[in-house]
Amino acid sequence: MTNFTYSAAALDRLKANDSDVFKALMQEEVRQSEGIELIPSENYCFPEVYALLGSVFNNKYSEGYPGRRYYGGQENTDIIENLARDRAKSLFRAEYANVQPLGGSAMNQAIYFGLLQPGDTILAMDLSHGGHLTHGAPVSHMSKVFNFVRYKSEVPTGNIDLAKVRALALEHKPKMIICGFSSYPRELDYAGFKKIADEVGALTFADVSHIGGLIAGGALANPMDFGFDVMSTTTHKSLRGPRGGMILAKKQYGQALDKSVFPGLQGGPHMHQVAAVATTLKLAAEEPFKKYARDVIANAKTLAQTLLQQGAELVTGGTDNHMMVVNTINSFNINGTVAEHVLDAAGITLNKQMVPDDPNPPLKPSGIRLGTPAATARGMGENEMKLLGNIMVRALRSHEDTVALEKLRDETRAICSRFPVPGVSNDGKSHSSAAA
Ligand code: DSN
Repeated sequence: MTNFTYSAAALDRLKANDSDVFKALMQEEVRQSEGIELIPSENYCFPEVYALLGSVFNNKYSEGYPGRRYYGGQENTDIIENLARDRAKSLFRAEYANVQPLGGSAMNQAIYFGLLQPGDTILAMDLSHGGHLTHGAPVSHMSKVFNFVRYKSEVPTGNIDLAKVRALALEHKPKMIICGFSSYPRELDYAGFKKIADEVGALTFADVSHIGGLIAGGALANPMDFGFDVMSTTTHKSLRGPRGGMILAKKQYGQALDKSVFPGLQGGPHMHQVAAVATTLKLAAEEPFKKYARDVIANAKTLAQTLLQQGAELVTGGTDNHMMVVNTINSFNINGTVAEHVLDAAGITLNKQMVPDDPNPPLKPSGIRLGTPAATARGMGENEMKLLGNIMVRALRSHEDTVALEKLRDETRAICSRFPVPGVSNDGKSHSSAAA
């Protein structure tokens, strides 16, 4: 049996031949292990994913689809892509799957170009209310190609008033209605969106990138069960796979979507990524992942409760999923950028975030966004969420006291040392330690 690309010898070569990159890799392993990752879109992938991303599948060009490729030598790539597509269809109860999109932006662009014509109107959620750049934010290229109209959530409850969405739909007659978000902590009314779309003859598209793993694990509702036409998810967030994107849809859109991904938008798919997606989907269908998905949400609710009890103001007042948005100006009198830096100093990584109708600019917004997928992947539970919530609040209240922040960093480090990062040090050794 051969095993030549992903052995300790490969790391030895890296160390010998590029010590600068090797050193940065070692430092990043330490950073990820010693601090706590609360950026809700990040996670620690399944350890199997590292093996496949560092495998010989990286070397293969596979333009086309299984059974009809443009290059030879596809007997193994066909196996993995067929497995990935079949597993995706089964896990998300979809008739069609495409696992080739290189990432979230590519998957969404492929959907727009595959199912719409330039100039068509799309109804999507406003960015500051939780929507995503790729849902037609004015700075995105897609906003120049398609006519995006935006709906908002209600402030301060965060509810999406479907009567207002319907009024916008009746006024603008969109060809597609998108529901999905990158910073919205509540569950969506998929049946309600579908009813409006049917009334105006629009396609329904759910971008579940943030919650794909929670849907796969059965902890949140699946838009495909409500008759949605198309759904997209990135594969590296709550799903714990490699970086990448995936499209699921009704069978009738399959041909157009396949053509839109390749050759419309992309050339050769990244087959090491596709292989890792295949394995991710197998693991995500198993019982431990169902528990993981439930635990992510339980942890988020506990963390939200801890912050609320300490006087923090949460956008929408809480969470139904894995994430929360804190208004740091109202809660601690500091903007999200300062809060992000202060918490970094305390060993807690999260990101600054606009709040609905934020009066402040994106680089100095009024809040922060945080979530629990990565902490839960380390095995942390409700006790750790309470401890981390308390460290956060103490750090934000003593944001000018560097000595206090250093002490809080030690507290964070002590918690993290009890929960190794999967695949990096859960055997007591670093993933790369053979060469260190
Ligand atoms: N960057 C991702 C997020 O943080 O939500 C989405 O693209």
